[in-house]
Amino acid sequence: MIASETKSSSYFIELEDKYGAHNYHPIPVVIEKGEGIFVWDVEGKQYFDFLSAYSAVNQGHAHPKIIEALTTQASKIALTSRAFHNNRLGEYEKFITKYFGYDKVLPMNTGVEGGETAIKLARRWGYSVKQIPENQAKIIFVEGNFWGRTMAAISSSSDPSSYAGFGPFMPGFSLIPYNDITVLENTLASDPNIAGFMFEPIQGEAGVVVPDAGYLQKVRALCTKYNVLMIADEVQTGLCRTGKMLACDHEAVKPDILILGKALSGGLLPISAVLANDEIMLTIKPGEHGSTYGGNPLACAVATTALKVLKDENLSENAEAMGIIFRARMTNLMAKTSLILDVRGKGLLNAIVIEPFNDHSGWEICLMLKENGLLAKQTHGNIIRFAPPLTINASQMHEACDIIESTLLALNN
Ligand code: IF1
Repeated sequence: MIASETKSSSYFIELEDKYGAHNYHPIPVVIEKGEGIFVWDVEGKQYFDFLSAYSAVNQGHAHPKIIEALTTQASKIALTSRAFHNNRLGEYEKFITKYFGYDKVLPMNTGVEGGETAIKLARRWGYSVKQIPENQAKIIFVEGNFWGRTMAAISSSSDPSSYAGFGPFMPGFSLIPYNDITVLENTLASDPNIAGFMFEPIQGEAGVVVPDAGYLQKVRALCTKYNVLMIADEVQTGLCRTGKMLACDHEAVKPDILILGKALSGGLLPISAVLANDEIMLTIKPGEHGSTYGGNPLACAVATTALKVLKDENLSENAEAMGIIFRARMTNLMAKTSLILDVRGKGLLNAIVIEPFNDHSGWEICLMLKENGLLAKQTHGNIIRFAPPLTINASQMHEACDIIESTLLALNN
């Protein structure tokens, strides 16, 4: 290809700046190709992908079996709408409900649609089953939550960068501290109109905040005691990311409503799912909820294969083992540099907390990591999340940790 035909990263970045909304501030890298745990930019430089599109690419980029499922189904039919039946939806619904142990699934597209669906189900169950007076249903959320960008999602947020300037907000939501069982019990005991408690088993955007051991079991017991639906947002923590199929599995806890997204498609297209038993799921009647693409044949084919790959390739076990290597390497590094204040996470959902008053922000460190061949992204300024595809092997993990170590130690001097 002659030079004039090759377009540089700056060419693509400038186009986005000129013609695209400025609702992101990306790391200045232009990715053209991905395979497994690696991505390549338009200049042909290879990087370790240590974000996995925020845990949407757990199975690795361009997984051949998932790609095959996509192309085979796309060449038959991709979309029928739910105005008609199709020959993929029923078998997918049976597969995923048996896979996670629920009576039914409500298929949607994005993670936030899954959250919205869960809230509608909880409110409807509150009115139909718990007999909460009409329009009085409450949903309890936790500080630091992140489940998307819709008006309901930001109405439940404690982060001004999510909600400021977008009011007025959805009523019926309130916030309590994360990882505080006493406040949760007092809250649930104080109000008979609470329909649900929605939370992440490990908080992703908040900076990979892992609750105390036993928190999930205590949440489960309190939700049962006070007849409140336990709603687990496993959009980011689910699908083997934390070293178990679901983060709730670390404490053998079964939520009443389970929300999945991201890696449900192996990163090929937006697919989400809400799972619940009949008492909850059947409170929504025909015509009361849905979406154009929800449950489309293409998504059913892709999600079925994406779920099979998780088990066939033992990705939760690998995430557990590789995560142990990562946290050990970062803990050793913490002893060598004052830059790192904390290392935390489970499986391959991990983060390091950078000393906030040093000369280098999380952003700057991510830029240096990019220069050294590893892509990651900071959250809340000084927390860097590291979440590679779950297919990473030990030698690749050590090589990636070598990059992180050399980058941070170079800042020491
Ligand atoms: C962005 C954050 C992560 C999620 C959980 C639901 C959703 C998400 C736990 C909604 C989405 C994405 C959104 C994406 C970046 C990413 C993110 F930084 F925004 F907060 F992962 F931490 N529940 N998270 O993490 O799913 O509707 O996006 O499919 O907004 O840029 P979605």
